Amino acid sequence: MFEEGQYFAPVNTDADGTVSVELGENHPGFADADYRERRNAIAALALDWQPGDPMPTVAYTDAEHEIWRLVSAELAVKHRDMAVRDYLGGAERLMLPRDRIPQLAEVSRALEPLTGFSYVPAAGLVPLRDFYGVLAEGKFHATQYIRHHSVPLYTPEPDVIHEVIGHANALAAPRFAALYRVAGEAARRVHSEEALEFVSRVFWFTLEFGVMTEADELKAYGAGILSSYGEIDEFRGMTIMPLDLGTMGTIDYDITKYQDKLFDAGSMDQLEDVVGEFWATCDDDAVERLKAEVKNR
Ligand code: NLE
Ligand code: FE2
Repeated sequence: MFEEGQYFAPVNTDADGTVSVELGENHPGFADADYRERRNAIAALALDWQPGDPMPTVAYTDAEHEIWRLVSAELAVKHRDMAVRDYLGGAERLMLPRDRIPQLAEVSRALEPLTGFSYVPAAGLVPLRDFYGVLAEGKFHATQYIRHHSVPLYTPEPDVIHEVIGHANALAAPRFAALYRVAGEAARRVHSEEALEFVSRVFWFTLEFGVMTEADELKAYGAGILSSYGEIDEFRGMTIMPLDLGTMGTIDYDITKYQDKLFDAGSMDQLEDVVGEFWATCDDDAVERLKAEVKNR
């Protein structure tokens, strides 16, 4: 349904300023002219945006709100059993609307007093250094389009459902928000591309796809699991490994499928002690040491 390796559709701007989002031929919206047009228009809003401007407002259609309603309802039920406590606490404080897609500006207004986080618009893939770096300032890059209606249960591409239901509920929880911030500090502290890649892989296996044990049950805290009502039903059956920085920072993953290797942080305390501490202090040498240690195993 999606091409392997395709995660963010490339966004092109031609000489006369026309923006086009390149959906692969296996993308569920590939043959849907209206959807393609919509993706182009929403990407153009983000490209026009300058720091200091108000967040772009998207006039969502009823059909788009309907996708949000469907996915929100499915996820709300599943989160009760499958999401970690801190995430549920964040969701309770943030109180996202279930009946319509909220604007990123309004989600930012609700988040800021809670943890200081706010959104900045992204047209598509944001270079790693910027995406992670601005987390240190409490800024989170988010797309504003919504997944294609034909496959609501899962998309490999981050859409507004993933950015808001997956990430904002976590960003509304102080302990998670602090982890996002130190991930940003780590991205700013490391110099080499290799070390940045390592930091971003650790982010992938924790804040995107992390799981942890609570009262003997495996729960999810990663935004990628918590925004997909397809994947959330499957994560407990995947290969669950103990939290290990060297492994997380070096193994490959396929972004186009349900993640089959997950890391159990054990507890919130352990996530903070191991991953939070790593991000808060790591530099290029620390990353090199971890990589060398993995090679010598
Ligand atoms: N698979 C997630 C979802 O369907 O919401 C998005 C993951 C983006 C990294
Ligand atoms: Fe994400």
